[in-house]
Amino acid sequence: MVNQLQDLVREAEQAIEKAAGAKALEDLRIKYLGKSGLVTEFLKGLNRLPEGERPQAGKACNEAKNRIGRLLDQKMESLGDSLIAPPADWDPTLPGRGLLPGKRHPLHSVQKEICGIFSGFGFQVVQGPDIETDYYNFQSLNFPADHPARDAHDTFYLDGDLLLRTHTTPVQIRVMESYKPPFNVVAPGRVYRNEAVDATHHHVFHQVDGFLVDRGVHFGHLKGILDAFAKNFFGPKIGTRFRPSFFPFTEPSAEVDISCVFCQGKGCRICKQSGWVEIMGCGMIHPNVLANCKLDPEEWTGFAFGMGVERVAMFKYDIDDVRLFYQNDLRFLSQF
Ligand code: 2NL
Repeated sequence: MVNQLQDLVREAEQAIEKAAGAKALEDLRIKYLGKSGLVTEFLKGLNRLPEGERPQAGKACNEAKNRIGRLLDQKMESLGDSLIAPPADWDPTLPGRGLLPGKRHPLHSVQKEICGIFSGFGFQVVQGPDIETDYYNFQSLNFPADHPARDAHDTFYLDGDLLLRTHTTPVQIRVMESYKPPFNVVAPGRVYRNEAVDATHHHVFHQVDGFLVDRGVHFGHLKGILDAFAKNFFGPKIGTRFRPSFFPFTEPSAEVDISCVFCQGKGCRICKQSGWVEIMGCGMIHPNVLANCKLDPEEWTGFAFGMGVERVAMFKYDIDDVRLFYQNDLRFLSQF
């Protein structure tokens, strides 16, 4: 039996020497030392031996077991780094899966582009709070108490006197209260209206409000700045026109149209055959608004304007549904 064990150990030594990887070594451990392994079977057979032979045979069994175990451990250790080496079928020349890096949301890009154009004209970019008081959102801006825009259907009211701003114009009141004229400021940001969502309305949207106050500012300055903005944003061939309108906080007030970006003014479905599309509202700041901010309307005059970021983005990129901006569908977002 001792001779048989010696043969077995020799056989195991050779097999371990030849074993190429962790899997082969594990198989050998099972073959020799496992529950029904070859060495284990010898151990189990010890009690069938005559009593006199048992101590010597037991010792030989243990020595065989220890030696094979040690050889397996040593070999496993010597494989070292090669255990974590790539499999033979690994092709390092295959292209990777690629990363999808994050990028700016199209609304943010457009808002930035608008502010960038006005920065180029010398305007400062200022931000203010989304939660406003009734005073800054309405009263200071010359809204009569019964004005329909104050109706609960349009405004999200919070506790007490607070509300979610319905435009970013209140930021301008805060600027006029805190600094001295002259002013030239654009205020970008999120605004809220309690309206049903459809292809052209959303209860959260974005606005860029702008104003300029100095001595001797007149409507010609307003037209010049907004025409230059339109040509910068939509392209040099774009024309503008100003139609009379009404806002409580400007007098006179106007809507700004641009020649239709889709048909170059020829008339199409987008401009409803008129050749023009409305992009913003504007006007000369109402004397009451200046007086509310402790500015003498006899000394200071100013123009102001406000545009919807979604609206101009939709014209610029031919997007027909405002909800696309808010659905976070990568098929839409990855186009920008
Ligand atoms: C619109 C119209 C407008 C203004 C915003 C403004 C700012 C000051 C004083 C008075 Cl400091 N007005 N901003 C003026 C006219 C129109 O926005 O339809 N926006 C989407």
